[in-house]
Amino acid sequence: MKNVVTDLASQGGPPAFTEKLHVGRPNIGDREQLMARISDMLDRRWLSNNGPYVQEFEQKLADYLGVKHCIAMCNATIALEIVARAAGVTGEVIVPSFTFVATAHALQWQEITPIFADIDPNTHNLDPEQIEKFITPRTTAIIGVHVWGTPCVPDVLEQIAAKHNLKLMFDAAHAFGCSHNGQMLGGFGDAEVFSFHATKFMNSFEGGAVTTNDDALAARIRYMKNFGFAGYDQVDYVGTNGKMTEVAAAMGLTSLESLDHFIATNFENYKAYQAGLADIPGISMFSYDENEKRNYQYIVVEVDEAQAGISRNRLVELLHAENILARRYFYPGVHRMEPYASLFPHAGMLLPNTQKLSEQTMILPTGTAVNPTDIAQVCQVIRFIAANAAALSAA
Ligand code: T4K
Repeated sequence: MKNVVTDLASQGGPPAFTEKLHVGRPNIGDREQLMARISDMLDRRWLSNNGPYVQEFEQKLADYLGVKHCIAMCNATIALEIVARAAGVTGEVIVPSFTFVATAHALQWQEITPIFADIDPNTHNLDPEQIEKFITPRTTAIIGVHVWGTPCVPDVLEQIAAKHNLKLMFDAAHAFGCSHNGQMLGGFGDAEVFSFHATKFMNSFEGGAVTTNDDALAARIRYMKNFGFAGYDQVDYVGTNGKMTEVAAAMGLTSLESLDHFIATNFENYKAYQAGLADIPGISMFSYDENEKRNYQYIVVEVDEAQAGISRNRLVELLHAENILARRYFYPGVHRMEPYASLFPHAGMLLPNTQKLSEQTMILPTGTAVNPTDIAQVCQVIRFIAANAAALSAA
């Protein structure tokens, strides 16, 4: 990084943080409860392979989401791979490029081609009107991503999928605890996939889960995540190892017990950021639909350089120098990462909204590791930078 101003305070600005403030700091539930579970697990000497914690976790998730089947997995990426395979997906699948790279990699990994469709700049989700433009005879599925936990219009996508006889899956990695028209996400399309990675507001260290109301699909997914075993020594499918461990399920169960607290904290933080960042020209926050259930786990800020007088990249650079480790999301967009950039060198021409957002969006720290005083200070720093944009932008 060149020419970074490392000390706004010396220019009359707020003080820098003495310790780094990260995006993605894990939420930790009740430690004693977690340790007690781990101790029981060790006493039982049952550490993996569909153990009692995994079964309890699956049941509690299914109950919470109101869905028939929940299959816990080692992470959401493997879960996406298995779901696509179990659903018989081949050829081409329509996905957004404005997502984490795992959405596309889960397909490309098994030689299924992700085809990137553009997003709606207001929802940051796949634009249903764009999807149909990309359907070809090779298309077998759509994977919608509920970006930031905002539903990727599941009812509209269900109609499009039905009309074209396509499978429909959702990457719900961001969307645990979120609803659409009052119904929890998890039961839409053929299947949905959640992530419980450490950086997600509800974590199982690493982990994921597939939810579905389709009995036959659920059975295939269960076999495939366990090497294809359909019985003690009977293998019916090609399979892989997607199993969740007992220690991960112990953490998942413990996180689930603190879910309301995590969401309430995220909501308070969201409100504090809204207040702190109000009325800064060119700086706007992505807003959540408060009439639906949301987990508020991402504080998403768009920087309009023309109005703010400073680019998103420069702002992130300056924030880093103050120990505020804001992140560019989803930069540069999956279509500009390999192998997709080489496979589809002109994809960007069809993805104007994706490209624009990937150059304007940043994520700020939230979760239980951040307190209202931190947030007030982060907002002061951003306000100071914006007020002095001309000088700082050029520095
Ligand atoms: N689909 C979507 C839409 C996703 O967002 C993701 C995952 C997936 C699918 C795949 O789910 P999984 O297979 O992971 O279950 C992170 C996560 O690794 C990834 O899970 C997540 N999305 C993605 C958005 O973020 P990185 O490469 O940005 O992680 P990293 O190491 O840079 O850490 C991010 C921040 O979190 C840093 O500021 C450090 C902090 N952190 C991280 C960890 C792991 C901590 O403070 N403590 C920790 O333990 O990918």
